[in-house]
Amino acid sequence: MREWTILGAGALGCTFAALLTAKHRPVSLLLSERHRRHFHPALEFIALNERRRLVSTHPRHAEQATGIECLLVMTKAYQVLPALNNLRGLPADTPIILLHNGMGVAEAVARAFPHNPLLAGVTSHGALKEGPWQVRHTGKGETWLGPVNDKGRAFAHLLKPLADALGHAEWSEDIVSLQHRKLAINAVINPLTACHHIRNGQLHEPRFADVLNQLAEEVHAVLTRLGETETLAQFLRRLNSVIGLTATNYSSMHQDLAHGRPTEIDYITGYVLKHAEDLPVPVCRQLYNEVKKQGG
Ligand code: KPL
Repeated sequence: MREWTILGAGALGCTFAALLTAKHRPVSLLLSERHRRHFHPALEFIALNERRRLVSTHPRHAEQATGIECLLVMTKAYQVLPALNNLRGLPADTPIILLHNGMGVAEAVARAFPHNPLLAGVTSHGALKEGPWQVRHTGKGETWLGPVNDKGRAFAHLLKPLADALGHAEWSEDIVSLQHRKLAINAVINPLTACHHIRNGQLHEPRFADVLNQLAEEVHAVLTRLGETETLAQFLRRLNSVIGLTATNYSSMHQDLAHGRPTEIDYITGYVLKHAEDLPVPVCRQLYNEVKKQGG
């Protein structure tokens, strides 16, 4: 049975580790320098039904990259390349699966690892770190994977163990389109909630109605330019539904900014700005500058 190595021991990475382990899949966690210093042999996982379980973390270090059979990358977008570049001994036939927020990283990974099967994915599971090695699964979601390069196409069989563990996992030959759909949601909710220091649900307060609509229109126009066919009305429905479903959450960008960590703004709003070309995107640009000014 293939071992899953998860790079990125954040809330979602640990949740995937716990869910795969519960289905008796071999899992190891590839530890960063920081996690290595504060390493704990087990993490406490709080499931959706509130049951607590200790999950053995099976650490793996960058120097042990030669043994990696399947690499699931769940770091922040800006950490992906530096972390992968540390894995000098990664075998050329090991599939790399990118499952981070934002876009624009896969192209660089494809250049840096031209021989590896490369896949990308999106997931809508929710998770929260409640302590350094304590993670709460806050919402069950969907997970989609698809190929980034031709070699990635041969790895659709990875869905089965993922679907068993996560409850849902599906294959898409057009994973970029699904990434665009997620990016569009993040490009509206994340910078607005981060700049205004609010929970996602507060975006439904009347004072945010204008800015929310204008930003949604800008983001939608850019994604239409990129070939996406969702109408503005459909996008607004989907956006408002995510805001409602995650009303009590602080977005990941809000959390990053509040904790003084770098944000994924370059891979979310930055990606939209980069592809806007001559389209007017004043709200997007203003929020990008504001997040940068606040340290993100
Ligand atoms: O993905 C998210 C994030 O915070 O990054 C949303 C959907 C906005 C939920 O908070």
